[in-house]
Amino acid sequence: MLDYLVVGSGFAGLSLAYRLRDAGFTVQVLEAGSDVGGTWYWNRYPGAYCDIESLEYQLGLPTLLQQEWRWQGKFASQREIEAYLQFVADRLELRPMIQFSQFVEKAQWDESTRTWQIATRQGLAVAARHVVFATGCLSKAQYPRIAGLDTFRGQLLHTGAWPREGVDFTGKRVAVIGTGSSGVQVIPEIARQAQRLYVFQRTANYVLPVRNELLSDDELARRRAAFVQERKAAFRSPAGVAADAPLDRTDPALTPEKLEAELERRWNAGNAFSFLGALPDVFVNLESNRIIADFFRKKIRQIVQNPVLFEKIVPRDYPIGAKRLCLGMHYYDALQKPNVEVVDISQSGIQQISASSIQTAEAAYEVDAIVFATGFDAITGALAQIEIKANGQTLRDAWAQGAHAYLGVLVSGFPNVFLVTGPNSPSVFGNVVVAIEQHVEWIVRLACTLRDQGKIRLEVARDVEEQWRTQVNAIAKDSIFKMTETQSWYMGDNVPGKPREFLPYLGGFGAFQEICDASAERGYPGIERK
Ligand code: N01
Repeated sequence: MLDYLVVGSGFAGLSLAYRLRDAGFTVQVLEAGSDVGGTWYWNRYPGAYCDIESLEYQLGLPTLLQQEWRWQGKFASQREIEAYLQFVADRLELRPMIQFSQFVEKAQWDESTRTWQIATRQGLAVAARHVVFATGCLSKAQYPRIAGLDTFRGQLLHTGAWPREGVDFTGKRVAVIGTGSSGVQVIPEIARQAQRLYVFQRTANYVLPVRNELLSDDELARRRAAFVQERKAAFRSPAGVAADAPLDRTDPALTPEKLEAELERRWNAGNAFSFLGALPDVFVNLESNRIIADFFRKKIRQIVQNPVLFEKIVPRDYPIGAKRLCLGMHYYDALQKPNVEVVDISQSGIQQISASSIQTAEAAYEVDAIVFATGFDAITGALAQIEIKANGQTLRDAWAQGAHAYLGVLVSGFPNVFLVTGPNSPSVFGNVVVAIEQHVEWIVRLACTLRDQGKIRLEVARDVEEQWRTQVNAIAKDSIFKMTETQSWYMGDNVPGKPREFLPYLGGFGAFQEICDASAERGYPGIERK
């Protein structure tokens, strides 16, 4: 019987496979896609790239990876990240451990044998002592329910499940629904090809322009030499990335002019974390938040000349950062092209879809293709679609009133299950690769402790998990996420019926690392082992 069955072969699955094998465990990975990559396998829409710098968005262990892989640009495209993850799988000889095109449908705990029985849709059955779900936070594509959608005769696409063979929009009339991080990336690319592009915008978003640039050999060599130190710093940082420190609001020398100049500098640098983090209380103080948002609006006004278009796309409805800040290359330029029209659906939404059109309260738009850039059932969606069952209860039911996991990893009632970047952990509230590594290291250390103690079963105590959840909620309580009614995947309420709750841990990566380290050093209190 296997020691560990890992579900998923993205950053988390590959990292786990390597670290658990290295620690002497038997490991198998099941992957739904036909190759490695996870999120970066499925999200292959044109224009997809990562908005965290490539040199920070890579695995830390083993160190040979950063020395051997050559990133081309400051920001990496989906293709480059996918190629990187293929390189990781090959270089670390992980492929023999992975079975592809296996979608895990069920995982059932057998208390009598203390094993998990795992079944895939394709008919594979595997028994393992432990299961690790490395299924990703933004991997279950979310399709809106719109009347008549099933009658549409043109092409239907979702950015999160883009066809491998690509799509040619030349000469077509295309609709993109959604203007979040995925929408603002795909829109400029489709605008380049399509005869006509309709952008259906429900909420105007803040889109920070970024400029990509090639990495010189010198810069690469410098960063490679500094990587280990930089990664250590990332573990202790607020968001898992290197960013400028916040300004000191109490400093009398920080005049409005100086603040403005500093915001301008951070805007030009195109680093979301430096820009948004210019004022330390941007997530808890609506006045500070407004200063940054006003600056943002002023910048959009400088880019968008047409006052009617500006009024349509300027974000006014929510505090900056309450939905994840988008980064875009040429987004505002694309919206000003003659073949592009922004359709404001903030008031009455999309009424209906017919065989060939999208209908709003005001007009019908004839289209050949609809691209849903409507996001994900985030953090819990990929897990809830699997029937994970222990002692008569499914994980889906356990989370019916809100998701919870101790440190984002362990769920009471589900022995020998580990999540990676689950609810109540920093997860995607920053650099997810760093969040993944925090979890992988903690899981492997705990796995080794269990083995060294001669135990085969672990489960977090319910009260310990509940205390952690309370702590996570207490931190979020006074934040802009709770102060306003802003809907987002952070809160879960982008999915109809999903309980509204701030799912990530907001205390910062550094604080989270300290809590994880303290748990390990104190012998994992609250985690019962038998
Ligand atoms: O999804 P989203 P995403 N009718 O949920 C709209 C990461 N990511 O795929 O705001 C009409 O952010 C919805 O409107 P509203 C990143 O963490 C990273 O774009 O709810 N519109 C919104 O505009 C990101 O945050 C990268 O009013 C509907 C959009 O669809 C996360 O993934 C790239 C609708 C959904 O935005 C998710 O981003 C891409 C409806 N019924 C993604 N339903 C990079 O690294 C939803 N919308 C750069």
